[in-house]
This record gives sequence, C-alpha cells and structure tokens, in this order.
Amino acid sequence: MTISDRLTLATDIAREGGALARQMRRAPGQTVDLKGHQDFVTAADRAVEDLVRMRIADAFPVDGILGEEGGFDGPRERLWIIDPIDGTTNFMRGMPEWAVSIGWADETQVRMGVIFAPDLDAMAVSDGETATLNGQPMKVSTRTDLTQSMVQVGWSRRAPFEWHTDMLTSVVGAGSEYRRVGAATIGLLGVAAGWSEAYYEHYLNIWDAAAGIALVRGAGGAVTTPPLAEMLDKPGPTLAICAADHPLADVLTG
Ligand code: LIP
Repeated sequence: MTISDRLTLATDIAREGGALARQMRRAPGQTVDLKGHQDFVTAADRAVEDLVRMRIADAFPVDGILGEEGGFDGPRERLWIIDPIDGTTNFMRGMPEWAVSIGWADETQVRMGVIFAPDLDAMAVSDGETATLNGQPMKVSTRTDLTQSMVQVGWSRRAPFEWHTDMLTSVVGAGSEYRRVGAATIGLLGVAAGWSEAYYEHYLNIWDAAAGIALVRGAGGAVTTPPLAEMLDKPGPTLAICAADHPLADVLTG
C-alpha cells in the first residue's frame, strides 16, 4: 500500500466528510458540547470522525488512527492523524474558515496530507514532496522583506496570552502584518499557497497540524515542531514558514 493509495482515499473521504459536515450544519437541533473554555465539539465533529475512521479501517486495516475526538486506535508506526472539523468554532458560527484535515505519518514524520475547506472550495493535497490546490501546483511565497511580510497566528488557552501579545508586538515592531484565523489548517494552507509568509502557534495539537505540515513542505516551505513522537502526546510550538532562513523565523521564535 503506497502513499499515493492513501492520498487517493484521504482526498475522497475528506470530500465526503466535508459534505456531511455542511449537511449536518444545515439540519436543525445540532448538539454542541463544551470540552473546555471556548472549546466546542459539535455532533458534526463526531459524525465526520466516525465516517473517516470507518473508511480508513475498511481500506487500511493494518494502520493506526489518531483523531481529535476519539484518540488513538491501533499502531503508531503507520498512523492516520485526523481532525474531522478544524476550526469548529468558525464552523458552528457559519464562518468559512474551517476544514477537514487528514494526515498520515510513519514512525518519524508526516508523509502526506489533505486539507479540504468546503466553504472556501479548497482541496489541498500533498505527498510531502509536491503540493496542489484544486489540482494546481502550490508554491510558498518568495517575499523576504519583513515590511512586506504577513504571518497568520493561532492562539488558544493552552498558552499564556502574554506570550501571544509579546509575539504580536515583535511582528508589528518588525514592520510585518498578522492575521488570526481560528483554524490552524487554514493558516498552514495559507503558507503553502503563498497567501502568507508564515504561520505560528505556541501550543498546537498534532491533529490540527499534521496535514498542513505535509502541504507546507510539499510547497517548498519549512516547518519546525517538537519530534513527532512527542507531538503525538502533547501540543507543541509550531512554526511553518516559506523559507527556513526567512527573517520572520527569529521574530516569531526569538
Ligand atoms: C483549533 C485550531 C486553532 C487553535 C484552536 C483549536 P479545533 O482546532 O485550529 O489553531 O488555536 O485552539 O485547537 O479545536 O477547531 O479543531
């Protein structure tokens, strides 16, 4: 079973999951539960994850699965890493910045990823070497001037707010722009597509990051996170950037 076999399946089930999420959002009486402060899970999150798990278990019974809602199932060596709806708060409020995220990793690193953002009509696919958006090649930005650069940022109550505001002060102080998108998948897709020069979040979960890591690397960018084995068990600082030596790297992690 090759990476391209897994990529074909991931693309199909991401599209199927996205359609299910939209259909459920339209249906009246959708339940929303609270996992923590401003941290929601909808019935659609659970239903899409169940669907994706079922499709993967049918096609790749030897692989393991890690999902945001259902945790680990099976081995960690050949691991599917799923976020059924990344940007759940945006999704349930009717905002377009959310996506189905499906990544696959071997024992050392993420090897492929699919991010499907139905409301943005964006299907992004990467085998870690190349990356496409709706079938067209994706390439990271070539801007290097800090005064013309933009970073998309993420923040959650997993990190002290002061760290976030200190980082924003450094970004603005360096003459750069920033946007907070509320969905790491859309932020990482933005770096792969060249919409922004970087994405940074202090404590990001692997299911929010996995597919985006493959996209950014496939589009010619660089990603730094703690080792995969560590990220599988706890969120970590995640920097995705158009070039490893881009001056924003020091501004963001300095
Ligand atoms: C969200 C991430 C976002 C982070 C949020 C949350 P979810 O994922 O995409 O970057 O700041 O805290 O983790 O919960 O919508 O799948």
